[in-house]
Amino acid sequence: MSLVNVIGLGYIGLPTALMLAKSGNEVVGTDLNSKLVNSLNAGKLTFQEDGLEELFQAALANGMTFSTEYQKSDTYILAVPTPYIEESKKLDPKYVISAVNNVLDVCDKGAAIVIESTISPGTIDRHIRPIIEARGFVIGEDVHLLHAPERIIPGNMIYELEHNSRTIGADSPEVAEKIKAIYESFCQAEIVLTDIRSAEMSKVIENTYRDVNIAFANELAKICRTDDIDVYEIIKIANKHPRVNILQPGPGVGGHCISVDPWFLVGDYPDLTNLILAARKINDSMPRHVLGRIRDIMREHNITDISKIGLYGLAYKENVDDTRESPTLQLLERLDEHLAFGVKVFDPFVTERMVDHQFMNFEDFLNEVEVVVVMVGHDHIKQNMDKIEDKLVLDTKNICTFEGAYKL
Ligand code: SAJ
Repeated sequence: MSLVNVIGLGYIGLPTALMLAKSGNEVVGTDLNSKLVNSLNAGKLTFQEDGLEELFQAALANGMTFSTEYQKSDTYILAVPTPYIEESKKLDPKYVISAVNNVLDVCDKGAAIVIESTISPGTIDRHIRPIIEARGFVIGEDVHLLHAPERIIPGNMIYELEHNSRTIGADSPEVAEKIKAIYESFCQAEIVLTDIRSAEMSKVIENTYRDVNIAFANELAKICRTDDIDVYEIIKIANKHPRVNILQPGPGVGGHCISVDPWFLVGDYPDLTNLILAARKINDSMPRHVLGRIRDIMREHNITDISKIGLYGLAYKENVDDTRESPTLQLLERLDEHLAFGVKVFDPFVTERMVDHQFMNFEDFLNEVEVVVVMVGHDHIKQNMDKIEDKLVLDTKNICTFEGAYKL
């Protein structure tokens, strides 16, 4: 079996590379970040995820290696970041472009370049084909292009790598079959073959669907707040309907997928994305809504000192250490804009200092605050409910088991 060179060893690339190696493929993981590569070569993982350590050991036992160099190979899987440009909301393909260029420098004739990174619909046609052709490569002969977007959810990545259905978009059915066989070495679910544009679009709309659904729940939360109705009860009842499935309201939408991908559609189809844009705005407004609720509680209890407020959770969701686009960081930014400093922060998963007034010890944090705002529903807080019971609590995740907590 030939070598698979996985490019980009972040949240998606690393688990994917390890899973391929564990499943018997010869794999080299490449990342330009030498610190990260050194850490992996020294046997140290670069982020936490359930089951990742075991997977890492299994991959190492199968001879997997890590390098800053692109390898000579006929199969490349690219999982590099695809950020968006703040002003235009369009995808910035610079990392994918440079990875493809690096691949072209070393690859075998006929190599398959599989892009796993989420890209906006049309990216491969607009940005990737032209650079390959400009370098004199004939697509379909010298190299083959594929798009195999990932679907795994942080917190349950390892299980989902093996059990989620996936999509492979390709120009050529034969090459698609060849790559499908590689993914089948670990993926037990259906692998759908399609064209590249459909693969690009389906990935982005999956995350957009979820963003719109969460926005609906968040709008309901605001409506219910004005009339003092329990939004969770409403959603629970509505979801008994066999064709209704409303997601949960929360303090905002974070992470590098659901809060980002819809912008690709808004950026590319500004005249056609009314609903998608409205959903983005609603979800982005939630940290401000939480601030309003904090203000309500402070007024009701005559608290004037903002430093008596403690935010529990910095990660973008429960049981992960990933803070990208996290609602708590969004909320702290709003506070900064209003020159309101001093709010305390604690997250048991975030052990690096990221913001001012961040506590590393839960008890110290609790000793300093009167109001605890539950921003993330980590298992840790569920197991420590008794420690916050005597505080004023704003529970934005609806996880508190005691009476009297304020809700969204
Ligand atoms: N959230 C809510 N209410 C909900 C569910 C989530 O407010 O009912 C919030 C979360 O708290 C979080 C954000 O939404 O801040 C996103 O969290 P998530 O767990 O829904 O999703 P991600 O961003 O961790 O992962 C998503 C997944 N996509 C879908 O479920 C359609 C995952 O399968 C993708 O692989 C990933 O995006 C990606 O990389 O695209």
